[in-house]
Amino acid sequence: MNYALMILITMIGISSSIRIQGVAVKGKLICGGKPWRNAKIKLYDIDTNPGDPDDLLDEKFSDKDGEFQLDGTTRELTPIDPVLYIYHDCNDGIRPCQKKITIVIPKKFIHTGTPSEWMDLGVMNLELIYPDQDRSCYH
Ligand SMILES: [Ca+2]
Ligand SMILES: [Ca+2]
Repeated sequence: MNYALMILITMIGISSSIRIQGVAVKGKLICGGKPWRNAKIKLYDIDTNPGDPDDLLDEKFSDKDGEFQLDGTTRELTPIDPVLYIYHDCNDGIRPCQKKITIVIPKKFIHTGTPSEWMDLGVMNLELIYPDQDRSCYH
């Protein structure tokens, strides 16, 4: 068989097994009983293979009502590992950098291009210290 044709067939085989996958996440942030606006929120697919950077699926800020909706996709052979990061200054005073909350999105919410089900985080009170909480200056 023609060498170029062989490569082409192999490439088609690989690309058809790389599935488009995504997640859709929404929620509302409050702090001191008020909507918390302008928190930066990022949705990532965590890649654990060396040299494979995490894929940013979506990036938004909470709106004037503290609400956010993030939705994005990537292509991956195996099921993606979606994670949401929320960076905020609720009760952080003038301290430099932001509090960082990490939320692992359950795999059952992975969709194949269009959101079938939104992962609804409900109302999150940023005054709480979340189990997976950190600080971040670069995000
Ligand atoms: Ca990935
Ligand atoms: Ca701060």
